[in-house]
Amino acid sequence: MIRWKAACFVLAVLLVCLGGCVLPPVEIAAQFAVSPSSGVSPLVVTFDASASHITEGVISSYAWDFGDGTTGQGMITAHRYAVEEERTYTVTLRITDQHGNQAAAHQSINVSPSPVASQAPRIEFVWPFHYDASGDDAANLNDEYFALQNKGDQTVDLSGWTVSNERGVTYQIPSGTSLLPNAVLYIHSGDGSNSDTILYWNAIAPVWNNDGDIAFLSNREGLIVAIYPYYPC
Ligand SMILES: [Ca+2]
Ligand SMILES: [Ca+2]
Repeated sequence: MIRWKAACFVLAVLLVCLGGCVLPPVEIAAQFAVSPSSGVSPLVVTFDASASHITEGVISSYAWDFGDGTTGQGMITAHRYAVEEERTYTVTLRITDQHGNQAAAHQSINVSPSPVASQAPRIEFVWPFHYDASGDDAANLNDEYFALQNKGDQTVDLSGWTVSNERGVTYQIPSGTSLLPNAVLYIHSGDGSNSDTILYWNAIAPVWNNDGDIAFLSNREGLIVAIYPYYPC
């Protein structure tokens, strides 16, 4: 009888221990901020998922669906919406941890048409963006470059326009620079003599991160007119 009681006691202790030793499930929560959540086309919206959290491990991927048929990656990203009539887009963030656990969050972006959008200068970044110079980028700054193209039908004066990276490092396009329709302008990170088709940033270090960055083109008024987020394959 005493042996049975002892056995039951041991079993009870084991059950309590096992119950107490079970690890709580991993909690993963997707959360993001948008700025702005509404505005006039073309609207550049930044998305920041740094508020997402997980109780154990790390978040290994941030996948974005911008609601207009395009997608993106990264904890912080941006997207440009252009509309001809008012549209509301549902943006979805899906985060994944190293075990494959997932969580999602959604927000709406409202974009209104601009009455002058059709007459706005259409200067765009040209694919591909040569952010990774051959060899050591720091020793080969002029092989780090990108290009802008005038996709409109009128010459655009780019004097005082700026190009910035995600960290806010900024280059101002020199006075007197203009771009004819369809013309392409290259901007290299290093030193050199500017011409009508090639400009030099004169940076002392690489400008464009090889593991992902965002290029912003702003006009003289400081309004963003083009954006180019990229991520290595
Ligand atoms: Ca680079
Ligand atoms: Ca390189």
